[in-house]
Amino acid sequence: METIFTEKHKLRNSKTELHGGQLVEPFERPSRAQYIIDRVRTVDLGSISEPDDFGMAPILAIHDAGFIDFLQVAWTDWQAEGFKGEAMPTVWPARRMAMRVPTHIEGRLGYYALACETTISDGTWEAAYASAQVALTGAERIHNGARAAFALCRPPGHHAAIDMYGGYCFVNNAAVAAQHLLDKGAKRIAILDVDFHHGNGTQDIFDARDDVLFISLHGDPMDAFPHFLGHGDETGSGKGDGFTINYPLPPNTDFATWRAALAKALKRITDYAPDALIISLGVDTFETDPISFFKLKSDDFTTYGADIAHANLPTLFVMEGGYDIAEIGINTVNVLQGFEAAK
Ligand code: 5XA
Ligand code: ZN
Repeated sequence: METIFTEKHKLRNSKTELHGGQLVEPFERPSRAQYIIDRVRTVDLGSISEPDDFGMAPILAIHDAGFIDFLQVAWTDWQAEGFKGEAMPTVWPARRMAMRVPTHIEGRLGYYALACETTISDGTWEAAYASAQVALTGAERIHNGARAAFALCRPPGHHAAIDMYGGYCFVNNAAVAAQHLLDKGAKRIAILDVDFHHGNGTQDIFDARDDVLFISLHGDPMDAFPHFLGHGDETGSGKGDGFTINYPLPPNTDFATWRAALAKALKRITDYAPDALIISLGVDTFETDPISFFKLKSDDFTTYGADIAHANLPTLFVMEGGYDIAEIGINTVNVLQGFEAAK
């Protein structure tokens, strides 16, 4: 399987995350991608390619133009105010307040953020842009007939909504890739999100559409980030009704329970008969992930990679989360090897 990867991910190197009331070193850090690419090389998964540049149009096909403008200037505008730390919101348009984009950077951060753990720092936009190009290049490979490809995206994307960032995500890489495949002639795309966290951004983007089936297996939002989306009764709206499916799962969910939900998801996907399948691949379902509560073991990732292969669809894997960094390469590549072995 070909991997698409760029060292530009290192441009996203923020120093602070608000976690447990403290500013800590971010869980989402450059070494994550390094461990994954090292493992891709160690097992000789396949060729490793630089992304092509598809420009801004595919990003703007998914995201609000004002939001993307904001991402590009946020760090500069924050610094211009003389602030010393990294850019983070402190105030939001909460219930019964005005949904108007403020002028001051403090207000714009709150308007466009869905969470405040994710700071914006020098290079954030450039890395997010490059990460989207990695996903687009993977999508292009699928369009050109590849059976599978691995887009080693960093920063991740599945929390990024039409006009919101947070949860370490800025541009929704999987959504950009899905739209690219549709624009190239695909009629239906399925996105299966197996990250521990609900893909609220992807759900938001495709909520009212029937040309993208979105299915997510995740920690129940009553107990897990992002807390305010991902319930089982969210099924899509308008003509998208029935094309969003959520499987919220409780603390300590083991592989047998998780895999039973995966089987239901894969059955719905094969019934949908998409032209391609995009996997939002987060390995924070691992038993020792520091910010999650599922109990998958390393071998389970191999097993479910094979389950996904049995859907027999052109498949693009798009990297999302995973924070047990010492094991992230093994767990991620186990999915890809499981998929390859089952072909
Ligand atoms: O998939 N999303 C993540 O891994 C980020 C979770 C952020 C929690 N504050
Ligand atoms: Zn996650």
